[in-house]
Amino acid sequence: LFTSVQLAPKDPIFGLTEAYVADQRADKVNLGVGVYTTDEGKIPLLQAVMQAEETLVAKHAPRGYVPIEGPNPFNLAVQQLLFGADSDLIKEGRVVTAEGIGGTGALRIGADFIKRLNLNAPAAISNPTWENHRGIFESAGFEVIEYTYFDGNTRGVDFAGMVKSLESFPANTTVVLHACCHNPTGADITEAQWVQVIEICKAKKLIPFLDMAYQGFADGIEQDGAAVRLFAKSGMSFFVSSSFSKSFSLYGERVGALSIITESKEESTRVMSQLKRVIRTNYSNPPTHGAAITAAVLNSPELRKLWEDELAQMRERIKSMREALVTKLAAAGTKQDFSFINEQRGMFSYSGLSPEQVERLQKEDGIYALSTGRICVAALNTKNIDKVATAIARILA
Ligand code: PLP
Ligand code: TYF
Repeated sequence: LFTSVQLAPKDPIFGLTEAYVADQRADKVNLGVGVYTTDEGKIPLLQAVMQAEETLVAKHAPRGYVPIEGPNPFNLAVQQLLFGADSDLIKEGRVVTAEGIGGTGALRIGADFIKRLNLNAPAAISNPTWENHRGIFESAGFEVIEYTYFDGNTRGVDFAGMVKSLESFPANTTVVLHACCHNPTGADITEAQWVQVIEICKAKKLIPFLDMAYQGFADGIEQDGAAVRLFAKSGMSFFVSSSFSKSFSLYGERVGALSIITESKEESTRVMSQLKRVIRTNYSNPPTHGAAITAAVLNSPELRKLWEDELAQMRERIKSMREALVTKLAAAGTKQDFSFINEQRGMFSYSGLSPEQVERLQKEDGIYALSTGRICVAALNTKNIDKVATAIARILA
């Protein structure tokens, strides 16, 4: 039966983590996977999460099934986080939200839902993008195409190229857009550019699918939601996947959500009924724990305040590591100007290191990064940053 089954390549990111775990060097550093760690190099358990969890556990509640689309308090909290507490869209019943199994699961149920609309159009992802975007949409049966995004020379977005790509796509193309903190480049477009993207999506009848995996990691919860709010104002129908893996440091609990913005309450009812069929035949209904914690935090003023403070601390720590890396690289004698690292947003930086340089860092120093040169700035800390800056400077010399 399985004689013709070929060995699949390892997932590049999980494969790298395996190599890192197997590395015996005590001072090894993992800048590969997109996980935020504290200055002590640990994945934090947020105080807000801990408090919500303690209350939850103390209830010793029975574990019945939740609705197919997940619990209402969670879904409503997600909508308010995306669109604001007094959003007209929410009041008008134009937002359909279902819990997803992480942001990945949310993207997948969204992709499956769109596929069932039989529009016979491709899905477009940014070049480059998070590895899994292609896989998710291909698995859902889409032809996946790319739009121009990053310019290696300016280390910013090639916006003219992006516009040209978007304008060339056939109607009903699903366009996957990073709502903020672009993974892997750290390069985002401006609000004025978002307005242009929205105009193109409208004119060309594209289907915007915003992927929001890092809300709160660039400038703040509100600020990082700017693109979503602009789409909300546009009157278009669109999709948003939310991930709470990073913002609540709940990676393994798989907390996420899919929101679909429709034209009317009546349309929402029909859309939700079909989305439920997608979910029912995939995994029937979502897990309880992570969404219950997230909802408890978002729906309690005290816990929410605590969470916002903790999220701000994560954001600020990343920023300080960006600044420190730029300073230390210069101090270590690199000739190249690395100040672009301070302009990049979110957890990642496209460092510009070549695959060979990345390989040397791994072999010679036990510093793990992606072969594309992406480093996770959120994994730098005051204990490992000198080693990282010195090693990069040596390899570039
Ligand atoms: N989308 C992007 C761009 C991401 O970087 C990630 C995680 O790294 C996700 C979605 C999904 O995350 P998760 O499924 O862990 O919530
Ligand atoms: O580092 C990254 O870009 C991610 C990490 O369910 C990741 O690929 C790992 C597991 C997961 C989602 C993202």
